[in-house]
Amino acid sequence: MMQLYWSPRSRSFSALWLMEETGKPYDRVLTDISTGAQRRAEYLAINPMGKVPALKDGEATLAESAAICAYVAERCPDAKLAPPLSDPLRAKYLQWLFFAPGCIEPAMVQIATKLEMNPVSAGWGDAQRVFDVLDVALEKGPWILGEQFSAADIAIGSALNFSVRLFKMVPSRPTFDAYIARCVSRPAFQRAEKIAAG
Ligand SMILES: N[C@@H](CCC(=O)N[C@@H](CS)C(=O)NCC(=O)O)C(=O)O
Repeated sequence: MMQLYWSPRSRSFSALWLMEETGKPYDRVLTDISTGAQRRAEYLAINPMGKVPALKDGEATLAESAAICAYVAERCPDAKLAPPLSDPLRAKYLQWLFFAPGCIEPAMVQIATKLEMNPVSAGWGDAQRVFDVLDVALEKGPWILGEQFSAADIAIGSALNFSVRLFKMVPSRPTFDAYIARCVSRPAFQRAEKIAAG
């Protein structure tokens, strides 16, 4: 059985949502970052960054929320969280899965810190561009790939839930609000939210 190392009220939320979407049993290993548990040697052996979430699957261990999304989607094919290799949608699935940590996350930090960067040099351009692009991509819906819900929605939906709905760091837009509402309406999201509250 997979073991998810998690902490309440943290970025572990996306991994909790992911595991709940699989419908498969998993062990939750509380690694409470408010107690410094993430800096213990046993945990650093799993994630030397000392950050949650992380996942253990037999001999395999990994960290980084989007990587965990990709890994679990492959390991639980019945949950249909990733288009198969032969499906042309696979390309956009990977693009949006990587867009969450590669563009949304730094755009959120840029807004929070008011950091000025040259948008040609910054890999995410700038926050305005990131959220404009996302707005267009989510307009048709219901999910980032259209009709098919995928692990990319878990990565993007968690980031928007955090930055728009919960912390209001990123200005809300009708497209984002509607998309977040669709995410929130999923039973797996609601179970994860209860768990993540601690
Ligand atoms: N890039 C990581 C970021 C994870 C992360 O920042 N986790 C924070 C909690 S939200 C953490 O573990 N902080 C504890 C620390 O840095 O000591 C991911 O996407 O999973």
